[in-house]
Amino acid sequence: MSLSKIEVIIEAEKDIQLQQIGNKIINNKRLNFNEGVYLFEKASLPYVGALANWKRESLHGDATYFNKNFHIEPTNVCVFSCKFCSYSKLYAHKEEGWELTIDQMLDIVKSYDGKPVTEVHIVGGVHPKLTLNFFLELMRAIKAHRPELHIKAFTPVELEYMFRKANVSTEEGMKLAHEAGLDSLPGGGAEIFHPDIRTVICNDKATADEWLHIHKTAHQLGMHSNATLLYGHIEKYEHRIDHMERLRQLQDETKGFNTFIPLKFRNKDNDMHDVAESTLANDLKMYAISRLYLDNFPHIKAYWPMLGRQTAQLTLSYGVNDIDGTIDDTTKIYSMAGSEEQTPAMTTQELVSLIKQVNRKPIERGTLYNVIQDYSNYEFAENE
Ligand code: V47
Ligand code: SF4
Repeated sequence: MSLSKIEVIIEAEKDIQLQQIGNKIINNKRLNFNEGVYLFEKASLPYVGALANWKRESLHGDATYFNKNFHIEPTNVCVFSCKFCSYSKLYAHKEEGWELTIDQMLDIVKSYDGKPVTEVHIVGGVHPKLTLNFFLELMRAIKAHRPELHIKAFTPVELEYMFRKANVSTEEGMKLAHEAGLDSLPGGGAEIFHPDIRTVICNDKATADEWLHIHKTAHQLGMHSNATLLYGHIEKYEHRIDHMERLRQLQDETKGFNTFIPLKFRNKDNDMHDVAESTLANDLKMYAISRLYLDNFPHIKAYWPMLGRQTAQLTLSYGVNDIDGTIDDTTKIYSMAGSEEQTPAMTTQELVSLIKQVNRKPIERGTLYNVIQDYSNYEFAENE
């Protein structure tokens, strides 16, 4: 019997350990911690790329998902002081900060009336005066106005602070949030779980255990969530794998994660401006190894406003099967950190052609990956 393309690639690999890792992957066997680190240290980009692409195609074929969403950032004032953050303003520097009222945020939601968005992503700084009740009221107001709009909101960093101030347990707080309209959690606030790095780059906010506990509680209430990893700064490969290992263990327990999103550290205008950013080759390797290590995560997402659209397009051959959404320019968190896209907006037509240019199949999804529209043979109207 002739060998398949991936078997030929594995057989041609000279490093026996890398060959064994390749064979494990194509036999659907789980990689261990040392194998994950070994891939970062020793594997060539074409080798991990081929394995990740094989895995991606065996799970999803050419399907590449995106959604139609918009962002609301309630405030950029934050009580915490993460060193990589270019966005937050301390409460003491109020003149540079903003905070939106419920009516202002509802006006943003209303500005999408009649437009085919399916999700609102709400995330921002941790303002000392914005309470759990304020955010419960916000979600109730959004649901009263547009019940079918999926609310993906708040990182465990925001939630932990709200719950602590309101004197409620994580379980009570999450239940209240869910009842008020919270549908799922975005992946933010995870950064790097390992304390050797976390205590250096974001010492004062929710710990790894708190982050994981809040997601676990959400999963137990039937909600789904995403997870991120902030890579390419002072962490070592061991810390990346440790981070993914903790996520993989929780996912084994709950199956509540949908998507993993590696976030490339950007160094503009923050306290880590002297830390060099990772190279394109390293970015692609990060995506590929995420796909291989996180064998129980269905989706790996490239967040194009951060990476730039051309790099995001390349990641589609390195394990990625989701390219986020057609967000508009209300998102400030990345443009301030020096992301590739200063005003991140991409029309559906642009996003679809980005995906088609690399021979993938563009599919609009809901937040929970229900198919809304297959754009493979879609003809856009002139004004679309
Ligand atoms: O947790 C902050 C990151 C995250 C910088 O779940 C930075 O669908 C790079 O998590 N360089 C928040 N990253 C955003 C987030 C997210 C984005 C898109 C989609 C989803 C999703 C989640 O932004 C923070 C932090 O890791 N961040 N500053 C920086 N200088
Ligand atoms: Fe605050 Fe989030 Fe910035 Fe940290 S990353 S300072 S928690 S806004």
